[in-house]
Amino acid sequence: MALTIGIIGLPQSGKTTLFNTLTKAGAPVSGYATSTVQANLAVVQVPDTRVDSLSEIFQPRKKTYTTVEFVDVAGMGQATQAAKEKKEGLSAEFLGHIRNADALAIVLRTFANDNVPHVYNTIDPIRDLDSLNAELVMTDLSTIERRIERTKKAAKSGDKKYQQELDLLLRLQEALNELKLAREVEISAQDKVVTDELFLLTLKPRMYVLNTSEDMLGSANEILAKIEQGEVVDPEAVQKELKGIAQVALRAKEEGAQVVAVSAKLEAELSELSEEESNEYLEALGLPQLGADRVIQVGYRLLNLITFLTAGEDEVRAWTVTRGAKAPEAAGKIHTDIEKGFIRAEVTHFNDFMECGSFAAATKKGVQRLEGREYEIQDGDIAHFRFNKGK
Ligand SMILES: Nc1nc2c(ncn2[C@@H]2O[C@H](COP(=O)(O)OP(=O)(O)OP(=O)(O)O)[C@@H](O)[C@H]2O)c(=O)[nH]1
Ligand SMILES: [Mg+2]
Repeated sequence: MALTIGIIGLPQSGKTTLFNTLTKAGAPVSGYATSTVQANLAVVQVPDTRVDSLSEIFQPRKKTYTTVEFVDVAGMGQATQAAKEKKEGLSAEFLGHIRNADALAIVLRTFANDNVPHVYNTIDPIRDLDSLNAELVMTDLSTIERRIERTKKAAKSGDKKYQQELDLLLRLQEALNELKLAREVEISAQDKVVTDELFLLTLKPRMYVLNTSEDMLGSANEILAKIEQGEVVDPEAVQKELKGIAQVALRAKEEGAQVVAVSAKLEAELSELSEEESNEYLEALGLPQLGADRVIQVGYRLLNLITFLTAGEDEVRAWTVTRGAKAPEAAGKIHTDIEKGFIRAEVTHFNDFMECGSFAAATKKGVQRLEGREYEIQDGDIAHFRFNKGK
């Protein structure tokens, strides 16, 4: 089961263009006439240079990356507008897609283009974010209010569990009423049992994707880097076109959310070129990597996932486990029999392996470890599992 990142944003912010660059899928874009109505879904490989480096050494018959799923939905204002006319809240189909997403990539338009309509007519990404948040908050509030009714009835039985649940719901309601996100409310492990059932939209981990014009991308990245490093940046003092970018980056910093700048249109064009040509182009623009790749990598991290690797002549492969998973659980990703019969894991960290160049050298140098059932798998571990086949 791939974990899913929902791409949301105002209409015509470039969601489908971004989706296409992530997935090379070719879903229709441009103009309200081709606005997304039905969701686009695709499973995407997570770029990982460790898989590439190991493949150069092992020359395997097969190399396999981890994957995440992206879903691209209709523009939010639009979904709401259509729904408001019918007075039914966010459409059930639209909501279904984003409720089930494990994290959100929120696309904010910062590119100017008179040919691409904007619901609020001007370019102002922080205003757009506030408007999207308001809509998500309203949806969560109605979820919470329905649950409060139910819990109040149940609490009459005197069962303490329901009283605690009610306390949590009221705290959430209060925060949402102040237009705060559910993410800002402190939620204990016990409360999480309840929130897991609610699929709150403002509780999901999120990243902001600033869809930027090609010529602003370099300076946008500079500002993001400065803010991330904690430098003081005054949005009023930067170049006019960068103000919104700075505002969103500062907000992300405050919230502990991730932010990435991309030029969806540029990347859509690059994806038509060969890898070599596309790399030359990126270099000429002074960009270290495709924004799409960053979006995938950051999205993957949002899901609280880590990658461990297996390497051999047959296959070099990246595997996904949740952060904190123990060795047998990781073994179970490969095969349930390996988990059942788990004896121990031979583990070499990728960085140590690269210094040695082979498993034999790693063993000699003493960087290959034998780990037992209680070992917590680390990102970048290369693992080989010993297991009892009879079990
Ligand atoms: N100049 C410029 N135009 C862009 C950029 N990204 C998207 N566009 C254009 O904006 C228009 C809308 O893009 P879409 O990707 O369809 O936007 P969307 O958010 O999926 O739109 P809806 O499905 O209607 O919500 C298209 O004409 C794109 O070519 C960009 O980075 N720069
Ligand atoms: Mg679209």
